[in-house]
Amino acid sequence: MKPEVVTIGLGYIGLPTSALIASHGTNVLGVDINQKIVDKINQGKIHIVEPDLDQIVSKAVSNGFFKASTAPISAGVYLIVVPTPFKGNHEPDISFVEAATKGVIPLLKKGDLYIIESTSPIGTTEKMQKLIYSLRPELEGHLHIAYCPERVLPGNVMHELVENDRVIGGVDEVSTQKAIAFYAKYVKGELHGTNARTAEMCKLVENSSRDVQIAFANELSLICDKADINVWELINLANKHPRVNILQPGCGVGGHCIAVDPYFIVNDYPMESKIIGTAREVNNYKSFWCAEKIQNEKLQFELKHGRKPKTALMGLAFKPNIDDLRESPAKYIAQKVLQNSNNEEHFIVEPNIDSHSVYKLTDYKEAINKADIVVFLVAHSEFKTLKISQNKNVLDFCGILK
Ligand code: SAJ
Repeated sequence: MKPEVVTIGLGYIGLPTSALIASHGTNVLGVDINQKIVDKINQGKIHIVEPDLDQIVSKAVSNGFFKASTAPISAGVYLIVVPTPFKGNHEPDISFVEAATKGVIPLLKKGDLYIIESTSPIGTTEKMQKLIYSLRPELEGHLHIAYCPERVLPGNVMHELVENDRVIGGVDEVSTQKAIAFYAKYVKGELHGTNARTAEMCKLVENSSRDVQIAFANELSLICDKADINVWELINLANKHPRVNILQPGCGVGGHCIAVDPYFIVNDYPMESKIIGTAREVNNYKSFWCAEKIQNEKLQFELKHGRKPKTALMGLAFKPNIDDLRESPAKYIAQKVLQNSNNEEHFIVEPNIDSHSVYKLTDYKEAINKADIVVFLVAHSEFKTLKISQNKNVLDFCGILK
């Protein structure tokens, strides 16, 4: 197969994006360093859980439009869709973007389009532009280089990839237009052109904005706990105001985007990003606070009943109705509670996964029946229909009983 598009990175965004492009009859070569992932995809199977993705991948592979490999080959368009984690001190780590770029540099030719989709600190696209031209000076001015972040919500990726508006920022106007023309073939949402730095910042700002708003809700939950006010009722009432829309408090903020991206701004602009930095602290503190509350509830139970309680920890995923445990505050809380445990019995519940390498999972109904203390960490749909008997002590951190 001679690919028109090469995507580097076949994860939560790279794989659906590759499959979407291939489903339009464009030859796509997806590249990943993990041989197992590559083999799986070439069998028409997928390694992540995402509704509808399996069918689209299987069809694109069997039609011959989508192939996976551990190494890129020459194409006209290169999409960089690799992770950008942060290092120990919250400093962004763009080494995967750099490595992916170095992998395609020898293949580049005049007129090619190179696009970064990975969430990146401001200036990354220009940095990669410099890197490319330092190694291939003869191409200077003859490549189209742009940044275009994804904004899809895990669990609804195939729909949002097509329908969401996109922000597309080139290193120059021609690059922006070339990238817009590329996405226009696959995306129905509006395509908004800008420069690379603004597009990079836009992605970081979208997720920081959500983080700040959730921090506000979490801060209210801490105040309401002390003030003896039901925070869920309070937010519901405040949201009746036509211009107020407060989000929901929870057991912290998790996932690989919202709990990560704000640090990309804070790290580069620490003096200017006070609210963004504080929101991160508030949301992290909320998980710690939940773990302390559970500990306290267990001690109170023991004092009152003269025996150790059985505790059900309901949910491990980073948000409702998914199986993704990455950067999950619920998992962090479960870890902390188990670490502090003094041989009491705990039931760990996560209805969206069958088994876990560290935790022994218990069926959610069984856990509720057997537990003295029920702690709702994640608002999974299953939990909302449960009948909980009066004699249970319930800690509801995610609004199951609201
Ligand atoms: N959360 C709350 N309260 C709320 C909403 C969310 O505590 O009211 C928590 C969730 O439980 C979870 C965390 O926030 O722990 C993040 O969940 P999310 O549903 O807000 O977002 P993600 O991480 O699944 O996806 C986000 C989305 N960004 C925005 O909504 C601005 C998505 O559109 C991005 O594409 C994605 O990050 C990404 O890849 O950057």
